[in-house]
Amino acid sequence: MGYRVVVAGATGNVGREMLNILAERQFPVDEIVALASRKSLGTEVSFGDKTLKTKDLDTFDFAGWDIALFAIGSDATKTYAPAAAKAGCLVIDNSSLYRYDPEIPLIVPEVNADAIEGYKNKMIIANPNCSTAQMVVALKPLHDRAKIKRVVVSTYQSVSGAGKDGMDELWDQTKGMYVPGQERAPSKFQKQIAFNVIPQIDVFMEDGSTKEEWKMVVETKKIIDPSIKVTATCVRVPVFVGHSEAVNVETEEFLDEDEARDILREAPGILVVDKREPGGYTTPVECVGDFATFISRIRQDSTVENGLNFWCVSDNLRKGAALNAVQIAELYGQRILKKG
Ligand code: 11C
Repeated sequence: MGYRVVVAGATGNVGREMLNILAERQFPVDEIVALASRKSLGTEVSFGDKTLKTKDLDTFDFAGWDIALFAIGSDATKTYAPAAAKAGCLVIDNSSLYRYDPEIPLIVPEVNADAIEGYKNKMIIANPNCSTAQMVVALKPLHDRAKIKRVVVSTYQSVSGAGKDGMDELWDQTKGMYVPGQERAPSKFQKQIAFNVIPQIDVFMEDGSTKEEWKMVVETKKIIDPSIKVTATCVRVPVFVGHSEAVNVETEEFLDEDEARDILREAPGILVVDKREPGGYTTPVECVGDFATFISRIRQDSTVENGLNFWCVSDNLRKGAALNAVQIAELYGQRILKKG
């Protein structure tokens, strides 16, 4: 016996990946429905070797459905999640709407699976921001061994984090550089993204940081430990899929780089590729379509007493969004619903 599963926002980058990953991981599905907004109604989406025709999110009745994976943005989530939850269908929400609500668990299954019990509060579980998800998978095992005091992270985030429009803008702008008359001015991004990098993701906060940077700080604290200090600089780069991060960690106890490498090798969800030779590391194009968070360039930071540096790359549409949501659904199925 399996589950009755809803994917809301099934025509977007993340919704499509949710369907792919449910099929790839053979999530025990009895019935599945793909929902979309009215303007995408009837669009066909793939689920394994099947094709699903999207149905109307606005008129959908969630009663009798077990799990709904939401990838519809905060505004639509505010409208539809409470109704789904009230009908007894667990909402796993990829938007930022509920992430900072103390009553709603924010879960990365490799890191804080036990937080699943908090589903009872509101029948809603939040999925973290993509840049946070991949980083906490790597930080948790290091924190367990040596207690992390402070993290300094710089991100190199792909345009797919900004949705299909972001991908189209990079593609069109790149082509436009070579074809006179087809130049494309920035619209989704604040400045030219082709052959450029942009040190702004999301809006500015009062203290001069951006909301993406703020999210990395507060989400890391909520998921791992409020005592960890995080400072982030988030940068958009002209890469289609795959977020990269240069992470510097300061720990309370000394952690040798070789031991850190061994710990990360054993940690769930991580693949260490760290050969200390030309090309002996992972880049974003190599992580696309993969489930793992790839860690490379692990090395001591000798400028502080107990410091480490590493490079962290993952498919932002997968671990950063759809995969993590499906892993939460698996956790809920195994620990709470226990069907089949
Ligand atoms: C980006 N991280 O790369 C963002 C996308 O809070 O879920 C995801 C935003 C979020 O633009």
